[in-house]
Amino acid sequence: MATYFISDLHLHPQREAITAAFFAFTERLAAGDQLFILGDFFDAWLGDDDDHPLAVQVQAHLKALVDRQVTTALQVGNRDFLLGARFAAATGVELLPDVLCRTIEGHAVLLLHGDSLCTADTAYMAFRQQVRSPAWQQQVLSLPLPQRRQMAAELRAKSQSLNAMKADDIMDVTAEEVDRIMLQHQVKRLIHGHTHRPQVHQWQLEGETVERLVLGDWDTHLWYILAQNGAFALVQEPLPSASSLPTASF
Ligand code: LP5
Ligand code: MN
Repeated sequence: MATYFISDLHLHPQREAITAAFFAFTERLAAGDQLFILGDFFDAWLGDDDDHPLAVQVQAHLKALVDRQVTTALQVGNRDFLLGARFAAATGVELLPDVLCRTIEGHAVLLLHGDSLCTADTAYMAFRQQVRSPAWQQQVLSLPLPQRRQMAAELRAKSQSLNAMKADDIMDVTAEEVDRIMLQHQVKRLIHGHTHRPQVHQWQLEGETVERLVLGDWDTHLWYILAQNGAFALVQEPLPSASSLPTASF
């Protein structure tokens, strides 16, 4: 049995190759395996009532995956934080809390999307607090879908222009926050995505060697962490060539 971790696929109607690569990727998962999706699975999720063909097709695929006994669980990211109960019911995917400690291959592992670790990015932290509040979400979800789509496009544009002005290290995790949360949860291993800076970091924390595995975003390559036989490995693979993939069209 194997456990796979992925994040930051940023599924989008104009990124058909990524959706197709995800569908192909799931073929390697067998009954009894586990899949953890650690946020930003969708490039933008406007609400579970979205009936866009991409949303419909991906949910059907997840349901088929769960139906063949692949335990699938998801943490939301800063792009798909509106994923909710209706999505979970339609797919059978378990929606996980933002911070989760799970025992995998006999090791306690802390799982996060990763955005909450970027505490130096105070503008983003304030934004996050706002969009994660139930009151804001309830208000936004009551708006018609075209209006939400427009809002999401404006937020993306604003985020892009602000990010271009932010120092590089501000958009990475804050080392002190990583140490703090690992000590709080008494774990030696942390897995997250969000920063698009795939790497395995090891350092000493209170006399112990600890490890932070950072997933990469799916673009020219796909990234995953495979936990099997007691070991964790960060893996990069080229995106399968279009000709070898089943078509996904939206
Ligand atoms: O996303 P990414 O990686 O480019 O940047 C993130 C942070 N930005 C965000 C914002 C999202 O990109 C917005 C898109 C959300 C789509 C789905 C929303 C669906 C619901 C909405 C409508 C129904 O998360 C960015 C971080 C970066 O990661 C690295 O960590 O720096 O943070 C920001 O850009 C936040 C800004 O610094 C501050 C926010 C300003 C908001 C201004 C509001 C303008 C009003 C627009 C009209 C609605
Ligand atoms: Mn993210």
